[in-house]
Amino acid sequence: MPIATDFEYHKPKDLPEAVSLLARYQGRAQLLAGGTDLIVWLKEGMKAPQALIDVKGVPELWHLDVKDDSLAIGARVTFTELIESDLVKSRFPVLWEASRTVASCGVRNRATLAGNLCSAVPSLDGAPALLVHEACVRTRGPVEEREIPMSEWFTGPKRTALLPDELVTAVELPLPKKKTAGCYVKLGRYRGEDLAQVGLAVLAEEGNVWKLAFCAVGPIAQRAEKIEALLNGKRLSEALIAKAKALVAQSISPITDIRASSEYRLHMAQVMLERGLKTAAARLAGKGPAYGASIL
Ligand SMILES: Cc1cc2nc3c(=O)[nH]c(=O)nc-3n(C[C@@H](O)[C@@H](O)[C@H](O)COP(=O)(O)OP(=O)(O)OC[C@H]3O[C@@H](n4cnc5c(N)ncnc54)[C@H](O)[C@@H]3O)c2cc1C
Repeated sequence: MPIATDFEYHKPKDLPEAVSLLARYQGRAQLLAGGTDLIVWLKEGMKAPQALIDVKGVPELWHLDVKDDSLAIGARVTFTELIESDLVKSRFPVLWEASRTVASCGVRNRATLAGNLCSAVPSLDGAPALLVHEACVRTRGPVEEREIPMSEWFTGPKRTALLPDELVTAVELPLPKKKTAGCYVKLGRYRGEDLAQVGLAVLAEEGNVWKLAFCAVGPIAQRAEKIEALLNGKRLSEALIAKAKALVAQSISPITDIRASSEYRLHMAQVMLERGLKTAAARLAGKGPAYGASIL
């Protein structure tokens, strides 16, 4: 299917040029990163921007390193680069595990984590791991740089806190201060390239501290705070897991759509919570399946 609308095309050579182009178009331009979402939207007529600003040549967005006790992931970093990073695998294995579930190898070679967060569809696999790690999104506009906590990033389905004249420069994850382990569990209709019917990130921290975040079971990806409050400070047991599962219905609001019914999503979210908690606890104890192994 061809793109039916005309647009101007810019490829800025650095960040200041990208920012000034965004300011010039005042919300009528779209940034182009990997294009795995944007090109589809252009072809289907869901977006008709006056200009595309291709950020692939902006060197300030290419980094993946530790700075000031945080892992900084530049906005041009792809899911393949996250999967191939020893730093991500060793320090943020839940993000590593989630990245492996995104689409297929060909898509992951182009798709960026930042683009995933900007698309902000409810099923995005990039968000739950960032939510449990309490990451923040760093943005740049013509006047200021902002640091937006992941908990405030999504403002609705396909909506974020990003202003029209801003771009995302990086996502930053604080390095865990205590020993942690976790998992990302994704339910799809089949193994292979599919969007999540339910996605769940679990992070267990030494001292019985739990962080949980769901995607694809509500308008936005978000933490399951009621379940966290129940679990925190207690040793994991079958009785505690049963109580946690009973709280799932109060923590998510799944819909029925082409991929699953709301009842199936709710049931599977409970199954995934039980397996996710047990897997995270086992990994924290140095046991359990290796990261990347399926637990569904
Ligand atoms: C076949 C297929 C399968 C897929 N499967 C999955 C899946 O399993 N899980 C999943 O989560 N996703 C999946 N996706 C979607 C996933 O590829 C995208 O969400 C991707 O991560 C978006 O990144 P991108 O670099 O391609 O962004 P683009 O498509 O280039 O841009 C997407 C949006 O983000 C904006 N944007 C990009 N970069 C910036 C920036 N730095 N600052 C501000 N705005 C920016 C763009 O303007 C645009 O509005 C799939 C896509 C396809 C085509």
